[in-house]
Formats: sequence, structure tokens, C-alpha cells
Amino acid sequence: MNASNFVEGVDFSLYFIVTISVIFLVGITAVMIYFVFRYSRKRNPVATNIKGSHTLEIIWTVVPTILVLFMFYYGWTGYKPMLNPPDDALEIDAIGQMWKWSFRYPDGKVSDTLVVELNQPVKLNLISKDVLHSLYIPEFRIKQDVVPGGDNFMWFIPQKIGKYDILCAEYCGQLHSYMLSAVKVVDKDAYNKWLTSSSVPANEHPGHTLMKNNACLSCHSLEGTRIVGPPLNGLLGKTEKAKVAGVEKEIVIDRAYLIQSIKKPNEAIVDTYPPNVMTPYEGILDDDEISQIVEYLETLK
Ligand code: HEC
Ligand SMILES: [Cu+2]
Repeated sequence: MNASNFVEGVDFSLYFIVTISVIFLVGITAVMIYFVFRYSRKRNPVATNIKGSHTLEIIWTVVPTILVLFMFYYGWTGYKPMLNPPDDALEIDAIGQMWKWSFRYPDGKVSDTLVVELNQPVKLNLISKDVLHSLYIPEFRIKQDVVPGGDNFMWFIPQKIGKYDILCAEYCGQLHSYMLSAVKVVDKDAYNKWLTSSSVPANEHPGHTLMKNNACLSCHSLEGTRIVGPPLNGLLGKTEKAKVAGVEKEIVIDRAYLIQSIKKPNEAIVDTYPPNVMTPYEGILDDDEISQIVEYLETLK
């Protein structure tokens, strides 16, 4: 059994095109080598002047045209079903952001890995919170751009139990390669059990959960290491240098500064760190969520 319903169509058109290309490559190379020997000056001292041949021209126009039309036909029949998700497909939001995938289920559950039920069609609504990404599941033979503000989707029927890679196939910045996730295909029982289980550790601070779900931890460590952004522990009360409206300033970090740094990170650019890398979270996180994060940050020494 193939991993998804699209494997057959995509693989067939690929092998069809590769086979024809290889036949021509080998054929043309063989004829070329033969001509080099047969018509070298030693064996063929006087060159023949060949005038056109209608028969030959018709053959080498018509045959490739037919072959190319077949390539188009198989490519098209492999691709067209990808545009028509069935009505009973389960709709899941697939959210891309620098640099993390997350998957939001109809009941509100959010997960880093995509867990799906065997033979249940799934439609992924592709949402980007910042820049262009591209959701790619090689084993399923599907790939689609995730465009901010756009409404692209992809769908599939998972047909084989297993775990398959999910990648981002559109270079989206420094830690592009972090956007490695997985789709887990499980049977009905395991799926229902997973769906009703809580993905959040029991005693986790809600601010920490929010940070995990919003990719903060791809760029920020919580114990002092520099990643893309500054580490977020021990910030409260700390003095640091930052550029505000192009002017270097000393800032004493307080609650208001932390809130502003999350809502509008480009208002103050921390020294030695790049501007315009962090997405402004104003509009993505509401005030309650931001205060939970700030509360959590205050607990980190
Ligand atoms: C794509 C990478 C990226 C992501 C994702 C990201 N940040 Fe940032 N963040 C940065 C960079 C780079 C800076 C430093 C430049 C600046 O000040 O804007 C920064 C600065 C900050 C600061 C100021 C730190 C200081 O020392 O003054 C805070 C607070 C912060 N981020 C919190 C967050 C939170 C909370 C999230 C998640 C909701 C988040 N960031 C997501 C890259 C990121
Ligand atoms: Cu990406």
C-alpha cells in the first residue's frame, strides 16, 4: 500500500518522463558515437551534402509532440485530484511561522506533529503568520506554498500506518531547517486516544505553553544561550543597550518594556541582535496571553 492516495499518480508520471528521457539519452548518444566513427575522414573522405527530408521532419515533429502530450496527460491526471478534497475530509489548520509548524484541530487542540487517522481524508488549511513557507510531505508526494494572507490548502488520504517527515520547502530565513516536523498515521483507537489526551504537561505555566505554541523558543533560549534572539531569563530589572528609533539608549527592563518587546519588537532593537526578524505579535496574541507570557518570563532567573 502507498503512503497516500497521490503516490501512484505522481510516481507514474515521474517514471514515465524519466523512462522516455533515458531512452532518448541512450539512443541519441549511441547514434552520435556511431556517426563519429562511421563518418570520420578516414572512412568517409568526401562529405555528402544532404538536402531536406520531409518524411524525417514529419516523424521528428509528430513523435515528440505525441510523447510530450502523454507526459502532460499523466502529469495532469496525477495532479488534478489534489485540487478536489472530498466533503468528508477532516479540516485541520496547518500554521507555518519562523521557524515551526503547528497543527490546530477542529476541537482547538494544537500539536507540533500532525497525527491523523488511517484512511480518513484530511484537508490542511495552510496559514502563515509571517513569511512564505511551503509544506512538504515527500512520502505523500504533496507540496504546497503557505502564503501569508492566502488561502492555499492541501489534502490527502493517509493509507499506511507510520511516521513521515514534514519539511518546509521554501527558504524562510536563518533557521529554515528547524521547520522539520512529522505526520503520524495511526489507527482509529490510537487517534481517538491521542485526540482526547492533553498535550500540555500538567504543571506547566500557561505562559510557557504559549511560548512553545508560538515559536518563541526557536529563537530564544530560557537559560542564557544566545540563539537568534537574546535569552529571555533574568530580564526583569536588567539594564541593556538598545536602539530606539535609531538612537542608542540604556534601557532598564520592566514589565511595560517586555510587553512592548512582544507586541512591537522593532521599537527597541537589542544591541548586537538583528531588527525585523521577530514578528510583531500584536494581533497574534491578545493582551491576556501576553501578560501570561510576561508573568512566566518574570519567574525565570
Ligand atoms: C524569528 C525569531 C524570533 C521569534 C519567533 C521570537 N523572537 Fe523575540 N526576539 C527576536 C530577536 C532577533 C530579538 C532582538 C531584536 C529586537 O529587539 O527586536 C528579540 C527580542 C525579544 C525580546 C526583548 C529581549 C531583550 O533582551 O530586550 C523579548 C522580550 C522577546 N523577543 C520575546 C519573544 C516572545 C515572547 C516570543 C514569542 C511570542 C518571541 N520573542 C518570538 C527573535 C524572535
Ligand atoms: Cu519555513
